[in-house]
Amino acid sequence: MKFNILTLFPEAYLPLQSGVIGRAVKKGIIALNIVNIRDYSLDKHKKCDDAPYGGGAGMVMTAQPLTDAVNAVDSERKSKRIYLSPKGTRLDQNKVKELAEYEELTLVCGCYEGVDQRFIDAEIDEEISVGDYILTGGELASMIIVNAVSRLKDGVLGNNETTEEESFENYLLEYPQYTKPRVYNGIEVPDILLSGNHELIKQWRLKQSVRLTRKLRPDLYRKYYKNRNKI
Ligand code: 4GY
Repeated sequence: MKFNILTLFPEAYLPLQSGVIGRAVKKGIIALNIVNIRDYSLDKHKKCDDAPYGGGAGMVMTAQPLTDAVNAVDSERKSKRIYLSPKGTRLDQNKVKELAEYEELTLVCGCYEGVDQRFIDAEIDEEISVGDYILTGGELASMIIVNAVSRLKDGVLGNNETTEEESFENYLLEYPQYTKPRVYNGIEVPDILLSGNHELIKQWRLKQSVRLTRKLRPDLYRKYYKNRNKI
């Protein structure tokens, strides 16, 4: 799967070079094409922003470099083109799964006060938000998408890290985990986890998940309850 990332700050993507995602790139499961929008500016000073029409604070990214950059990396318009912005559809695990089905995603990162609306209207397929807060640019949001989507691809996670039984797969939060030592700070690991009875452990974990979800995320719990027959 290929990710084109359009940004004015390509140096912000160092975190994708290490860890699970860095390994996925080296294995050839995903490809990252990080493109500097500034390279496409036709301005003699490579300017990519200007003052907003109508006045107001800050600068707006101009349409020309963005349009030329997106059409250079995706000339046949075969990728899904996403603009990261707080106005977009909220990202959740269902959306992540949907995005993982595409062969190629183009993620466009805005900064300053945003980008010229004419670029969005002409070139973008979908606006996505990673949450109800304002970042200084779309870069962190795009890395969240690359990270969450990549880990669903075959071979990215190890055998011990499957995605099938995890949180949100079934609208439930994860049950609490414990590891050695058996007693830490005077607190013991729940007995049931040492029993070796896998059926009882499974039941206990589901009960913990349901309890936690009802208490901490009543919104998720309602979805779990509605879908409980399908799970
Ligand atoms: N939240 N989800 C987000 C964001 C920064 C001004 C437009 C978000 O996706 N992106 O906060 N982005 C803004 C900064 C221009 C993007």
